[in-house]
Amino acid sequence: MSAPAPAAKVSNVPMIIGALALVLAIAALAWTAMQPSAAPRAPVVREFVLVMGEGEILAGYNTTGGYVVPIDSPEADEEMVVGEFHRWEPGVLVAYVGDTIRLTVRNPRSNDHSFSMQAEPGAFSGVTSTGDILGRTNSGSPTGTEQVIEFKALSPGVYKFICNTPHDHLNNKCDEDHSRMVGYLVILA
Ligand SMILES: [Cu+2]
Repeated sequence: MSAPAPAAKVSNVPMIIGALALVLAIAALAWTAMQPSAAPRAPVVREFVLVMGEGEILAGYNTTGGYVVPIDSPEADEEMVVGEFHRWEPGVLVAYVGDTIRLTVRNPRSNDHSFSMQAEPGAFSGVTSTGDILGRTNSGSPTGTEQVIEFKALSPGVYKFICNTPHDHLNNKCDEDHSRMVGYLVILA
């Protein structure tokens, strides 16, 4: 009588590894499900000071010839102010939905400026624009003036804010670069 043929050997190792991986995955899912979910974020009052800032634009100047050249030109033996620019500082504000934003808008410039949020109705509640915030010339104050407004963020998004005072040179209102006085308020969910 001949010995029975040996049964074909099939390795069980891949099956065991697969089963273990499945068990681990289920355990991980169960553990995750058992964790308490993050507590809802409590709304806060966020205070910001937003300043109408100003900077100078410089160019090179050739004193012999009496003409303006690029600032890094070998012909430049002096620097010269050829323009100015304005910008909101800081240019980006961040808050969460539900937060109340208390904004002090400060204008230390010579001319008047103002603040206005650009947003669809329902994005904020409260007061989202100032009137003209008088500068040094029209207020007579050496530091200019400021206004405080307060509003609540109701919807996530990136919102643009601008100066809302049209440029009027004769009445000391805004400046030629009015359209670039832009900043952003980011409302996170
Ligand atoms: Cu302005």
